[in-house]
Amino acid sequence: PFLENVINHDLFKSGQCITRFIDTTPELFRFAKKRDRATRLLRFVGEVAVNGNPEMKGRKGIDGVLTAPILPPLSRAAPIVPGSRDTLKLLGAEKFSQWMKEQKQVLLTDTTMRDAHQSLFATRMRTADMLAIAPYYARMLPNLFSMECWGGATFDVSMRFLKEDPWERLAQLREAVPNILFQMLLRASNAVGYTNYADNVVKHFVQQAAKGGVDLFRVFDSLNWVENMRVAIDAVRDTGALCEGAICYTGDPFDPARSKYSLQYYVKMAKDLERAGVNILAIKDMAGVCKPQAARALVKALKEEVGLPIHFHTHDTSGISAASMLAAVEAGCDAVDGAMDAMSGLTSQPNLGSMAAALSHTERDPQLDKQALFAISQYWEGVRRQYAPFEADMRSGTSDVYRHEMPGGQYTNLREQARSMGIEHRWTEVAQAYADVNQLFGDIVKVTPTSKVVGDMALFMVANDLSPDDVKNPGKTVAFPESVISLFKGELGFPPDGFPKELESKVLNGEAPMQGRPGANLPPVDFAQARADVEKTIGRSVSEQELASYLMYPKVFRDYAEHRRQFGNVSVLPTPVFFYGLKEGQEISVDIDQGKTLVVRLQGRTDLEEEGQSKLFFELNGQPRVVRIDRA
Ligand code: 3PY
Ligand code: ZN
Repeated sequence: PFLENVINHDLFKSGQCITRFIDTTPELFRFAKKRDRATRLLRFVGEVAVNGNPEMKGRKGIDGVLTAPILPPLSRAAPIVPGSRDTLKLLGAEKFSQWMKEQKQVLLTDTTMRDAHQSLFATRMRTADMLAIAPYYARMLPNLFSMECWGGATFDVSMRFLKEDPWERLAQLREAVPNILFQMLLRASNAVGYTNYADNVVKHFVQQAAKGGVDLFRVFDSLNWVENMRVAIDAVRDTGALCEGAICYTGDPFDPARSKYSLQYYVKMAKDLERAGVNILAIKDMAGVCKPQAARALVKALKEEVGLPIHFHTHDTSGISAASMLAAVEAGCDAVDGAMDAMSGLTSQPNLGSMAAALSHTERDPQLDKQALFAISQYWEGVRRQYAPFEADMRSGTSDVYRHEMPGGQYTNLREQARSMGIEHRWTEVAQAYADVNQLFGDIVKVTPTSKVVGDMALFMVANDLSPDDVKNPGKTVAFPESVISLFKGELGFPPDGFPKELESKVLNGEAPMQGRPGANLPPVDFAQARADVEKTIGRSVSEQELASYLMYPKVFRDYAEHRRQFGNVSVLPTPVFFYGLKEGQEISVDIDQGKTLVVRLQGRTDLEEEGQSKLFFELNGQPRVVRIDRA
């Protein structure tokens, strides 16, 4: 009766209230064309078939048909035995940390689902490829210490380029792997972004990540400033998850010309982190420059001076990182990172299977099933082939890394940036400029986001043919990139000894940098307002996790949400179809939900020249479907 009264009301009949309603609440009327999930997916498949995936623009595609990666010969329904996550649940974070130190074996982390692909193929690995193998990890590798599978650059890349929801990835992986610790990389006040966020945003993000299934947070600050890590450390500790405080490693403590990053420097920072309340200490050698004798000495010194278990992380850019890893183990390191064989080496982590083999039958045997490691790696070999267009053309390790100190996780991304600026052919100059910029900036720690700033400046210098002297010369005007100005202002914090004064004055045009911790200068974000804003723009309500995505990356999230509205959940598509398109005559089956499978075949295509369109003839679960796509 109420609705009837409203509809019969004069005001309603006049239409005025409707226009008012439309004006004030446009989101309620943006229902556009309601398409079912299958139609939206077909549209996406059609778009890629006709216009290509925008991600592939300028990239060499893949010749021939890719064979599906081979899954291990084990039933996905085999039982799951308790693992490290069950130990954490049983002991709690503090006793778990004690347990790590007391037990003899070396604990191994697999970084394949995060750092390895971030470092080998620009973070492009899709959820579908992780999900297919995840149940096998749970069943075949219960002795793994942890799976690093979230955070770092995976968060924004999943939305930005893969059009996937990082939170869904986490939830799905969690469901498949209930027994092994999930580890993420958290950039302290920069969370999973490239800038400092307000303290309440960092806390909110950590809470959501812990709720979503992260058990171990590796927290680092890009200038090794412990003060700037406290908000994140406290937030992690409050959730009951494991807090691993990381020391970012750079330089060479045995190089007399590089006294800044001495053993004492690292021991002091480790003690500060211990006092700040972390449960585990990470040595985060993001560039892979920690030489064997440095690894040995550093682990020994830290073992003597701090009471925390130590977790060593490195990259194989030099080609000899396994030597450092083994030296660290000999010196008593409790846990180390590796990547599955097929995803290891070069800018990625050292080879996990080979480390496990090298350490077997020793006191510190990591007790991993070699056949399982091999079978899982075989799967990754097939997956990696699908991402070939995103790999840097790197054939061997390079000692040049000791000169430029570029993080492995940045290497392929920076090459990407160089490519998009049309200067990839000048890569050697970019690498030299990177080393020069580090010296210009006062020999700083280079890791996301400071590494991004150093990279921006290096590209800028190469693109504009600027030498270090040009940059320093007070008489030469230089239009510094935004990120450089922000760094010198102190928006990412400060190195312990500050930035070089002369360059600071040139970059800031004589203005004074800000004081103190950036987060302390940022007002808390009004979550209710932010939620209202995003819901209004995308025309639907958002979950608490999606709000966290929006707070980190407003535009990236909005664009992703729009893509999802138009095309649905494209994460379910096989990787070759997502990037390279369905071929004529090819048939795929796609699980869009539990128990709901679509069988899609592209029968043929007609190009309608005058209309600028292509007509695609699909068969969907045996029924013909025609989709028209505008040609770009
Ligand atoms: C990241 O922050 O993404 C890194 O991989 C740093 O090493
Ligand atoms: Zn790394």
